[in-house]
Amino acid sequence: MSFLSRRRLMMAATGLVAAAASPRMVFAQASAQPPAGPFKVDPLSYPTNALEPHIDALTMQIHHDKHHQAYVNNVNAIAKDHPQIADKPIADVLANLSNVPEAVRTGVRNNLGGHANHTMFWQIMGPNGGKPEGEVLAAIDRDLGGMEKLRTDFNAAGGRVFGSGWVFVTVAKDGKLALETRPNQDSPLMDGKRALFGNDVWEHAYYLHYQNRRPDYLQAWWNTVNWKAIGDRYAAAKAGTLGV
Ligand code: MN3
Repeated sequence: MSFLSRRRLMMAATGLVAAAASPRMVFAQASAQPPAGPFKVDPLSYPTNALEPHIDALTMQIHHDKHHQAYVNNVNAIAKDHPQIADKPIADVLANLSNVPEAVRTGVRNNLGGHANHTMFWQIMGPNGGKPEGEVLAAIDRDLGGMEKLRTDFNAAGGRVFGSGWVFVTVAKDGKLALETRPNQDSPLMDGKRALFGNDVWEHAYYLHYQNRRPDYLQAWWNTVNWKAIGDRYAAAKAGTLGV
């Protein structure tokens, strides 16, 4: 690894890339407590080592406490001058980015998008995740060719994401599933859809343990999936009550 890429990785790991990009963030990172704001990172519902050996505790800790927190700090900083972005549900704001003032539109897209994606991500993982069953399994069989084909296609799509992004199974209002990828922190919410579940293929999600072996991470990640949570999300999506 070159010095530059090593330095960049270290900066990314400590959230300093975000800090360097935004003068406000220097203050936010320096204080012990993140600034108060309308958006918050929910605590994990399981310990950071609960997904080992598939995802290591340090990756979980940095990813949740630093990376996700940085997106939230950034969007809270925007909300100080543009409080209207917190007046509506997150899904509504992201589905109508053209209504966000142009000066902060990219910031909202990246940081509120990142907040929504990570909120979903922590929720659909966990220890003892069980197996797909019931309605969600029937939908996977119907729309995605069954679990084995889904796993193969999902991992291939995640492997093809160039640079940083996500691979999702999206769910439409009628319950139909689709496999989709998005760059950066774009979210299916931006197209008025919902993510049933998704995997983060940014290097920060796997690099400490897997380095350049993204395919190995994609494969191992399935061991962390919480199918009970995904079943609940599927029911909520069909009922129109799934937030992010
Ligand atoms: Mn991430």
